[in-house]
Amino acid sequence: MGRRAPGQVSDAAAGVGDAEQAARRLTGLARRRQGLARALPLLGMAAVVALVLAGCGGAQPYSTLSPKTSKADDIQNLYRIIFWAATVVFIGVQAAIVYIILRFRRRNEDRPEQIHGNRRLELAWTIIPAVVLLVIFIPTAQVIYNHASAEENADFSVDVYGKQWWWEIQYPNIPGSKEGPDEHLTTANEIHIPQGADVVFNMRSNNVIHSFWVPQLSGKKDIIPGHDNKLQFKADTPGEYFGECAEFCGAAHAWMRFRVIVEPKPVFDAWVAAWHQPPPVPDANPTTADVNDTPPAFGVCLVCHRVSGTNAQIAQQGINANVESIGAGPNLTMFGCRHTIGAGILENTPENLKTWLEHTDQVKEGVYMPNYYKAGQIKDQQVAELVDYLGKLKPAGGCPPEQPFGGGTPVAGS
Ligand code: HEC
Ligand SMILES: [Cu+2]
Repeated sequence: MGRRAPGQVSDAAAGVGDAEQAARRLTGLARRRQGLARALPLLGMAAVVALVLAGCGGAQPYSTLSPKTSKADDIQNLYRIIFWAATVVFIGVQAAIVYIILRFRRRNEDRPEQIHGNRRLELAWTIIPAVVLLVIFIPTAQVIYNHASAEENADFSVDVYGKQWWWEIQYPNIPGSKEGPDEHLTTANEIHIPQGADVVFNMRSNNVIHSFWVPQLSGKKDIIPGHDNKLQFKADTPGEYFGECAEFCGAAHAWMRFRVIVEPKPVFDAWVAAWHQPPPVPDANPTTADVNDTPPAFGVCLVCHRVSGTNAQIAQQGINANVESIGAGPNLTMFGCRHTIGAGILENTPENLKTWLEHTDQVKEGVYMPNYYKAGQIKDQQVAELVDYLGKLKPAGGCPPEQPFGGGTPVAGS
């Protein structure tokens, strides 16, 4: 016992003087100061990030920190439990570190007592984490089961088809107008739902895995080929809510965005009624709009796009649509009321629509819509006609009123 540390032995042998030892202590101190100086900006940055997150929680339309449904609230509550449990663990660990550093600091040159195993400690660090895990697991499991049963009981169905790289939206209980008897109201990238409806989304894919995520309204749910997944929520606050694909699905994955538009029931009903009107084209007969009345250049588009009320309904839709080649694109009924072009990549304005038609594949890399302008199949004149025609695809009385982003004050009269 009483063995000396090797360093000490050699120091003593070399006859290191007091002055040198003092100098060494000083440089140690300086080094510690330096470390602190380096850590300070990092701590400052962390504080700023925390403040920004806390401050913007309510204003961020994408934010999962400002839930707008009871479902998103449930998820937020789980995060609260996890956050506070983690805080307790963090403080406990930091306190233990400080205690151990002070209590067992190096006091002399004696070798510390060498131990192996300590039943009390080992029980403690097995039981405490088990308790922490239970505190997280029990409420999580409850929420999972509650949400799963809510999916079975919801009564307003919306079918969501994940495409590359856009979303097809069908309302299985709202019939289409002049389409075949088994056709439903079909739209893309903007999901209108009535305020307060108990909505279940039936999600399907025939290509790759996507994930449906509207942070303010619900958690994520994967859309898996060959397996229907469901997701339910009930949105009581009118507004527009951002959504996006949350599972990498190919070249334009980052531009596979959508919106959920929660609107008062009368506004939703007006939107449905407008969808059932034939598009306004010159010389249209009162009930159907003959495709012969659309701009001639639109003929090639009808291979992939439908417009409700016209008599050309050849484009494929739903699960059988062959996404990777000819035959499938968004239903363009009421396109004039959509906010965006190409699943969120461009704002829907006449100039941007022109850009979309002339530079499709440059605007959205990997897109499955051919560039007919580059191929010379449509020229400036046809582009102008198409832009004009598509812009007119909206209700005679104008589009439904705008909803505030992220769910703000309910629209007057709702
Ligand atoms: C081979 C199939 C195909 C043909 C033909 C086609 N498109 Fe498309 N179109 C698509 C696909 C697929 C998308 C979705 C692109 C995306 O967002 O990734 C699309 C998207 C669009 C959009 C944006 C819709 C929205 O809501 O975001 C418009 C507008 C459009 N096409 C117009 C046309 C016009 C006009 C023509 C004829 C000149 C045409 N398309 C021909 C497949 C096609
Ligand atoms: Cu994706």
